[in-house]
Amino acid sequence: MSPTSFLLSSFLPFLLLSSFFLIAINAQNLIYKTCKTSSKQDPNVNLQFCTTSLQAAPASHCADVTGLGMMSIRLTRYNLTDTRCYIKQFLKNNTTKKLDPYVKACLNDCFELYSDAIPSIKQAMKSYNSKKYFDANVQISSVMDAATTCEDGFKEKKGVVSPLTKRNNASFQLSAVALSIMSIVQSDHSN
Ligand SMILES: *[C@@H]1O[C@H](CO)[C@@H](O)[C@H](O)[C@H]1NC(C)=O
Ligand SMILES: *[C@@H]1O[C@H](CO)[C@@H](O)[C@H](O)[C@H]1NC(C)=O
Ligand SMILES: *[C@@H]1O[C@H](CO)[C@@H](O)[C@H](O)[C@H]1NC(C)=O
Ligand SMILES: CC(=O)N[C@H]1CO[C@H](CO)[C@@H](O)[C@@H]1O
Repeated sequence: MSPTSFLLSSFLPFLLLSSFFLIAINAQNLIYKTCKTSSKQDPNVNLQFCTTSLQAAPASHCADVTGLGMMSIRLTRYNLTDTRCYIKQFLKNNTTKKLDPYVKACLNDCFELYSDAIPSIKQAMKSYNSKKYFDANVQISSVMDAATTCEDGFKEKKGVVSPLTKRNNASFQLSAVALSIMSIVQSDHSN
């Protein structure tokens, strides 16, 4: 083996490996950096929740900030769809007798709210893709309102516990992350 090829064969894997690490570290940094900025500028955004959610999203380690914004909207959409399905099953699994009529009424309201929120978040994805940030903002904000309104319904009667607290909170948090990343994207574009 010539000295040059020896150098190459021992160095190349090292170079490749270290560049992969650098890319990986950079990607983690972008998610962290983005969530850090988001949580600073928006008290609704929890740093831990933001990083965990985005890190778990497929291909998020390859995304730029604009991509992370889209992923947060998509995550919100999955959450909404899943919660709507959960409410439907919850109402179906518990016979009328087992369920407090007040809770049942709340769940029906929540089902309506989530049913309306799904087309809104789909619209938000289109708006975001075509850089209509104002429209996307209105649409995502309406999703946040839906989660809050659903949760508040249960609070109006004493002794009633919302079976949807965690889910409403996740929808609210994810929407907040989406709104916040969108404002970073907008300020990046105006620079
Ligand atoms: C909602 O999103 C959060 C954060 O991504 C995730 O941890 C949770 O499992 C999701 N819940 C549902 C019901 O999809
Ligand atoms: C409702 O019951 C079905 C089967 O009996 C079960 O698969 C499903 O998880 C239940 N739904 C909820 C919301 O627990
Ligand atoms: C909502 O989620 C955030 C982030 O995970 C958490 O800090 C907060 O305590 C949760 N709030 C409720 C009411 O569950
Ligand atoms: C009030 C009540 O009975 N709630 C039950 C409805 O059904 C789900 C599972 O389908 C249970 O987890 C709830 O406790």
